[in-house]
Amino acid sequence: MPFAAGNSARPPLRTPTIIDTSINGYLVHRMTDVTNRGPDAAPRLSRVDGLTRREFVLSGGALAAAALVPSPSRAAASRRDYRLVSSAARLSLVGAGRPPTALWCFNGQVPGPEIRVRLGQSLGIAVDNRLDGDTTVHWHGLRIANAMDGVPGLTQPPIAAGASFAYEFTPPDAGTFWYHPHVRSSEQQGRGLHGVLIVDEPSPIAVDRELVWVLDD
Ligand SMILES: [Cu+2]
Repeated sequence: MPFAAGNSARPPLRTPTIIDTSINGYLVHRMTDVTNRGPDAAPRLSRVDGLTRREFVLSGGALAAAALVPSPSRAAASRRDYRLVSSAARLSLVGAGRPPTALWCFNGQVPGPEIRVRLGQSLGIAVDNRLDGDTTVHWHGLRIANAMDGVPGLTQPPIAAGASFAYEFTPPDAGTFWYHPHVRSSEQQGRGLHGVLIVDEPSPIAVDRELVWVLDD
């Protein structure tokens, strides 16, 4: 981003904010490019109600996917509701003319939909299990009530095939997190069941573009 030198009225450069979480070879990486906006800066990309343009890139096998995530209901500012449907699907990941890949998906996509909330808002996430076996969803890194932590046999019964479970919690920390099943995690995650959960700061820093990367090796 070009800026005229010597303009003392401009604020000092701010460094990008990079937040990582990782486990079991998964890495969720969120980086915000912070620029010092000035009269010569490019138009700001839209940022409406906490939602920005986002891109998911899934690597490992050179898989790449970009997805716009449907906006959750804005009717209740203090709460956001999502529905995750776990099911098998066949997606074209390696291009036209190539056979589709058999995956297990949240809402028919890999990674699953981005779940986004602002600090202080509560989340309701209904999970419908349309897999052949048990599942749960664990909200990785979130300090929430044990009953909502998604560990089968410890914090909840597993969600049986064909059953549903309603998770409800209010994230206590802003940050970039992710979600995944806690039943045969290595298999269910590896087949595609994982997604990003972002808790925005109360006053998000101004950015020109935000990229959310999901790396699966
Ligand atoms: Cu985890």
